[in-house]
Amino acid sequence: MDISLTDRFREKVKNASKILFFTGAGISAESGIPTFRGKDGIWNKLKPEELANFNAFLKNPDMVWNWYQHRRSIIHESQPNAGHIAIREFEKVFNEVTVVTQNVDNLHRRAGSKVVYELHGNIEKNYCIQCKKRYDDPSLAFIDSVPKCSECGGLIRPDVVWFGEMLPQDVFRISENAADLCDICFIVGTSSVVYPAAYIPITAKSSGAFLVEINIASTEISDQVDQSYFGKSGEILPDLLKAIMDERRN
Ligand code: BJW
Ligand code: ZN
Repeated sequence: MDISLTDRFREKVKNASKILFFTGAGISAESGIPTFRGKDGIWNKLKPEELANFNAFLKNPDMVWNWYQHRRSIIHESQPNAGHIAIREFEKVFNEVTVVTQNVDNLHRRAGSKVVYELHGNIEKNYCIQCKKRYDDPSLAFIDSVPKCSECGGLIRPDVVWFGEMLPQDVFRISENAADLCDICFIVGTSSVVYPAAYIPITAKSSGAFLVEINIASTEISDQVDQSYFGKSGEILPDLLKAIMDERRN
């Protein structure tokens, strides 16, 4: 794909040193991991209020656990795609590259990105709902019914952020700080409807960052960005990286 940069974007690229990627489920779609919303999204078939909240887990722990187990097995089989890899490669071009992701799939880390902040947790990790003891051994993911804590007998839940729950405050604060300081913020594969995560690009913009959106469709944030690229992130990001490298060399 022919990627062209506007004059303003080119200017930003030349002078930028701090880059932030704000990513969502769309970046992992080409790895075979379903998104949440949209035509093929999982919320089309399954209701978030019956699965992605604490009360649903208390009401039917095995069902919720099994749903996560099913998703873990998909993630386990998947590999980072060209989009994740391109984001890692941006580290060769800019001094500071921060990835703030809403994804729980660990694919940015598996792709080798060095600074990754997970706003909604990590599906490979777990903790006890009573005593908060951590259970990060991935083999737990393959147990059929919800496991119980060895210390207190409490139910063990996936370490993800459900609706109505606070995001990990330290992770959110450090992400907001990175958004405040970045020169360019790339918004990749997210519908930008879930808060407070969706404040990240808004914070970046209000601190003067240039916003670039990469998505197959327009989103809630499209009218606020400086530049949009419509297409698959696994196709756009490698070409965009190339165009940016050329610009930095000149
Ligand atoms: C491609 C592509 C390709 C496809 N290439 N692109 C009103 C205002 C503000 C807040 C609220 C509000 N009403 C309710 C709230 C609160 C709620 C919220 O935001 N709800 C909105 C949905 C309305 N937020 C919360 O509850 C949060 N907590 C909170 O607010 O706490 C405060 C509080 C606590 C206690 C008391 C009082 C207050 C927590 C939110 C947690 C979200 N959790 C989930 C599940 C995580 C666990 C799991 O994985 O199971 O996180 S929901 C789900 O949505 C998941 C995602 O991280 C998140 C965002 O979705 P994302 O990544 O954007 O995916 P999609 O599917 O929406 O979009 C995919 C995009 O990719 C699309 O745009 C496609 O076009 C694109 N795409 N293929 C490029 N190849
Ligand atoms: Zn416990």
